[in-house]
Amino acid sequence: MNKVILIGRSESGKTTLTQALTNKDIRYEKTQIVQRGEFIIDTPGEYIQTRNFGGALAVYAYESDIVGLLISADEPFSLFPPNITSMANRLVIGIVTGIDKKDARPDRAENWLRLAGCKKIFKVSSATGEGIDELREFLSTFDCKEYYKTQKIQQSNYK
Ligand SMILES: Nc1nc2c(ncn2[C@@H]2O[C@H](COP(=O)(O)OP(=O)(O)OP(=O)(O)O)[C@@H](O)[C@H]2O)c(=O)[nH]1
Ligand SMILES: [Mg+2]
Repeated sequence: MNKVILIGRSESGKTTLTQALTNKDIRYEKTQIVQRGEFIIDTPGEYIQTRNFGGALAVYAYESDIVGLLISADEPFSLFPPNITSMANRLVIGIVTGIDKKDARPDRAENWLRLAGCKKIFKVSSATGEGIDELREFLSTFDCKEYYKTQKIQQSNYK
C-alpha cells in the first residue's frame, strides 16, 4: 500500500477516515500531534489552518507517496488556494468526506478540490462506508513508481 498523508481542516474527518481505511472501530479522538501510521500519516487540522505550521506539512509530505487533501461535504468554504497542488512533487488526490451528512454538498467540495488542482477525487463516508473500498483499492494498487517516472519527478523514494 502506498503511504498517504491526510491534510484538511480540523473536523474534516482525517482520523475517522484513517480508522475506516484500516478497519478500526470508529471513535472520536482529537489529533494532537502528527500520527505516523504504517500507511497513513494523520495530521492535526491546525497544521493547515495555521500559517506557521504549513512548512511542517511540506516536510511530512516528503515521507508520503501520495498527498490527500480533504474537504468535508458540509464545509462552508475551502482552505486550499487555487492550484496549490503544483507546490507538491507528489501525486495530490482530493477526498470529499462526510458525504452522508445532512447538509452535505459533495459537488461543491469536489469543485473546490478541482480548483486546488486535484485531478483524481474520491467521495467517501466513513460513517456508512460508501466509497471507502474504492479509495483503499486505489491506495493499494496505484503504481507510484511508474507515475513519478512518467512525470519526470525525482524522488529519493523511487530511485
Ligand atoms: N456523518 C459523518 N461524520 C463524520 C464522518 N467523518 C468524520 N465524521 C465526524 O466528524 C467529526 C470529526 O472527525 P475527525 O475524523 O476527528 O476529524 P479530523 O479531521 O481528524 O479532526 P482533527 O483531528 O481536529 O484535525 C467526528 O465527530 C466524526 O465522527 C463521516 O464520513 N460521516
Ligand atoms: Mg484527527
